[in-house]
Amino acid sequence: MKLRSDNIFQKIQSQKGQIAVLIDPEKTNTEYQIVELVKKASFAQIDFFFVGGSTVSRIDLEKTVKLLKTHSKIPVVLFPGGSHQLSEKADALLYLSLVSGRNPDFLITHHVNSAQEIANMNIELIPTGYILVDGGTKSSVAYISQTTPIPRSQKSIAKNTALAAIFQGKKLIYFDAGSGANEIVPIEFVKQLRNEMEVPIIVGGGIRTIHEIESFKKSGVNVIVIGNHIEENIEFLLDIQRYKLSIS
Ligand code: 1GP
Repeated sequence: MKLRSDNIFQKIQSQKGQIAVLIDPEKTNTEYQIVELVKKASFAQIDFFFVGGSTVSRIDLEKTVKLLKTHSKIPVVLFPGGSHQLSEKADALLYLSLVSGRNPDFLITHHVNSAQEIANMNIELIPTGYILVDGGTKSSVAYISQTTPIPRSQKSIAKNTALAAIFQGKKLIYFDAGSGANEIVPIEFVKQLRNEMEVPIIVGGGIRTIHEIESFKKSGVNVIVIGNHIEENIEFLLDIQRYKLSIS
């Protein structure tokens, strides 16, 4: 097994309000698309690219990661939808356990199936408690994993799920309302976990405004993930650039 650094984890931990652009390689995998995205994301001083999706093939994933590493210096972090979504060219792998669900496949089976391959790879692993929250629409993760997201009214369940994941050794918590969610993760879910402990937090799903980014930053979120909204309107990166400038 090769030695791995924890540079990406340290970067995630180091600051609140960082931005990740989520790329779905099923939709974004040509050189032209990647070059355009990299140009605008670099100008906006985006902190990370996350790459993955519920039904992405290994070929598309590897192609997208390779293009990102060729054209950009922004760290590339895998956000896999399954055990085949691996690429040694990425800087880190969010090693997800879907702790809000009760499907053993997404708690241990995918991990066992990919363990030897990961052991042979030189990639930073970040054990992550992945918590799916009801975003007002049935998400692809909920459908594919056949799990039930945490209801928005269940603050205590959300907090206790996150705490249990940390006690089991997860190094960060990812609250996700699901891709294209109608409603973002309740700020209260973040605040109550923040009140309990200083664990790195990632939030994503349905984020479309600078105001939402700012609210998550204020409540102590380390990384705010935006996928759909940038896919639909790449100019939103200009708003992020102006926002970043205004707070620097
Ligand atoms: C989904 O957290 C991500 O898993 C991002 O969601 O595509 O809605 O921004 P969006």
